[in-house]
Amino acid sequence: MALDGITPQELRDAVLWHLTYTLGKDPGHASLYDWRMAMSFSLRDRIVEPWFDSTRLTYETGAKRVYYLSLEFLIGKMLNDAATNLGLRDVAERALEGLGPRFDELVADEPDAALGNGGLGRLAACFMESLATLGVPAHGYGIRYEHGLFRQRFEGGRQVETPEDWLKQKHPWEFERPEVAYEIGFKGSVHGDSWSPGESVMATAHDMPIVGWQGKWANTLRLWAAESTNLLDLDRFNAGDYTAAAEPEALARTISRVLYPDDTTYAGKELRLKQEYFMVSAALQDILRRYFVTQTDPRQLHKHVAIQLNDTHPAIAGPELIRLLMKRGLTFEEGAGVAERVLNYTNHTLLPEALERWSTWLMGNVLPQHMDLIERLDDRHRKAHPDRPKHVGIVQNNEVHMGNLAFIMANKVNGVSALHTDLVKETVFADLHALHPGRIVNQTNGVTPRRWLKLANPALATLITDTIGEGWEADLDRLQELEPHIGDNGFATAFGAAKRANKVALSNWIGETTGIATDPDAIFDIQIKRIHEYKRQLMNILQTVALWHRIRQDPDGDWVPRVKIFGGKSAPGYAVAKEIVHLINDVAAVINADPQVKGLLKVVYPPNYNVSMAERLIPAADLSEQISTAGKEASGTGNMKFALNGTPTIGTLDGANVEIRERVGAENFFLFGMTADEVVARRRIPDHARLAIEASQTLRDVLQIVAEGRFSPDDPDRYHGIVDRMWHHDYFLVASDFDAFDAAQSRVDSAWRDPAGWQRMAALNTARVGYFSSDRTIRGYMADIWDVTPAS
Ligand code: Z15
Repeated sequence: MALDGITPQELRDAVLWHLTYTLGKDPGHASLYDWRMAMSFSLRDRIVEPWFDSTRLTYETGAKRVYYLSLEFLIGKMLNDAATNLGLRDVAERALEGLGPRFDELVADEPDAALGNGGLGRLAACFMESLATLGVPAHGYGIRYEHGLFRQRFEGGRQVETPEDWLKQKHPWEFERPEVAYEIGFKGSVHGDSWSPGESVMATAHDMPIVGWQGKWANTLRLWAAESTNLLDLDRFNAGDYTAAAEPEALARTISRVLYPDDTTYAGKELRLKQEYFMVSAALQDILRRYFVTQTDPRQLHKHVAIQLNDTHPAIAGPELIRLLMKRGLTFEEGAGVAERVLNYTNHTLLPEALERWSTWLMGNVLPQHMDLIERLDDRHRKAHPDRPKHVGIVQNNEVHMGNLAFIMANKVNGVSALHTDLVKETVFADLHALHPGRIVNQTNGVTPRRWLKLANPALATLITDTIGEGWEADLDRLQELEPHIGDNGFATAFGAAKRANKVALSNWIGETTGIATDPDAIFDIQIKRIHEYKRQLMNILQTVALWHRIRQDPDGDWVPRVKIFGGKSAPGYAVAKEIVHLINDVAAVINADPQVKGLLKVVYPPNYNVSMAERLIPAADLSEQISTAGKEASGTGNMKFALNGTPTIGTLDGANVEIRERVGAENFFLFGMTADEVVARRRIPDHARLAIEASQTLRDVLQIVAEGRFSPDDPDRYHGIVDRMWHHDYFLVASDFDAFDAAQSRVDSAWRDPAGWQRMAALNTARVGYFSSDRTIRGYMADIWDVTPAS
């Protein structure tokens, strides 16, 4: 079912057709929005056929299906992605010639689908794309949040959040399926094995086709919207209270109203538990409905279905699947047996604040039957392991531990990098690992090279194709074939020109959006990710202050020019992260306005970092900041995107950095800092921060400058809290790693002074990181976890 070609003229006709008949617009009066819709519908039409073919083939072959359950899918824009995978980007550009807006203007007009916070949500989006590329029969299930991740603005350097509104305009990539709807109950009472919910809502399906590379296969991302079971309260309506009559509808809709904006921190709110159950119940009802179209025996489910739980967020799937199977006639024991052969759980973090725990009171109130089932599961597990230490129960101290529930219900449990998986075995799940050896496996994360290289970096992608030929996009190990060419003059010149062009484009964009002038010949040093203490943006900005201080002491010195770029959102309720945001902005304002610096150092923090901004920044980066406290970043995926785009890393031995360094070679990676083991040992030393600060003249100077209020002259005490915490509560060891980081930055400067050597290092990064394609990751899940083979 290879994709039929389409000429620019044919696509142009399709666009004009949609403009006229779908949008009802005369081309002479069409807005940018109209053109974008018409183009999106025209490309979407090209996906429908492979989409149907994929479904038909899956039914015909009876292939095992994969279901990816996630509370987050951080998709970003879809138009350019669809055009890229259909191989129609050039055709689309030409189709529009002379008509009105250019294709890139249409692309820019599309709002990001920001149905996720950060790495976990973006990973789900990369996995959906790779599943389609590999032709795996798969569905993603999630929530169609009316409002995705909030938009970030800065006011006086402080983060201000405003609601995101991606559905204000029609989203052309979704198909509403009013006929696919399930009832979801909450609360109420339980009598024996039967539950009478006290409330209920409807989950209605909205499908997005996800097309793989070259348009050969397309899967469905099915997102659920919450609606009321009854649109109006008829009693109140008939009594004449029309406003109050609409209340049930509004209340029901709150369930899919907004994405919780916390990344790796769990909020413990009732509404969040309802969201989790809402998505899971709708997904499982849908999965079973599809299963029983062709099958009759629920005990054979594992032969036809593999379900992946993205973190513990959908972990209520264990009890819910048992409940649904019991309704189909299975005993509790049979249901549990089926569930634990079908479900798998990915752990994405060891941070204690991220591990979901629901009070038994809340769980018993919102999901009374599930609370019963959880207790029975706990009992069952205890009886199966009479020698089992007490503290690995699902319920402990009147709390339901969702990690333990997910583990106990899973066929396989996986970590997301080699180091992280080792730590999962040694720490949070050490006891359960001892009881279930072999259940924990590693699947190192990956990223899709279609979006993160082909789409985001056309200059480099073209050079790669010119050098090694076509096909690397779906066979990323082939990037190794670049290596023999790296020394060639032609290649080196072109590689340098591509990076340089990307930097000029970024510099122009920074100028337009922030008013800050940046030198494209400076090192573009970039840290983009959620703001978190463990990710240590604080260390980066303090080291920036150190550099500024040095330049001022020797303004005529031979300094290597740097542009420090930050991007990322703080959770709205995360006070310390918000202070760090404010500090970065305050430092930027002072440094950028300092005439003594003579433009040698600039600090840029464009607001509202998102997937689209990442696509703009990563191809233009010279240095990738991956500086988390060792043992805290489960994997990281930004690290992979930078390396793929020819950007060396400055980083710690944390998460997937370890594997990136092994592959690119130690000489092409700026390593610094304590190892995970050293971190644990260091924390045991009382006053470790004070000792580190006292040992470092640089850090003492920097902290002094910050404490004096040099970056907050209007409010000199503003950063006393930050400085005080550095001395006394430096849990993430910024002080202890500071000098090592600063020294590694000096090594970066020295390496930069040798342009040919630097470029070789950058190119070797691209050539050696083919392993980090999410295609490789998905193949790992297929072989080690799901037991599936592609249908095509
Ligand atoms: C999140 O983005 C990640 C872990 C979580 O537990 C939550 Cl709630 C959100 C991230 C990890 O921090 C990051 O290291 C990893 O690369 C990513 O998930 C994908 O596995």
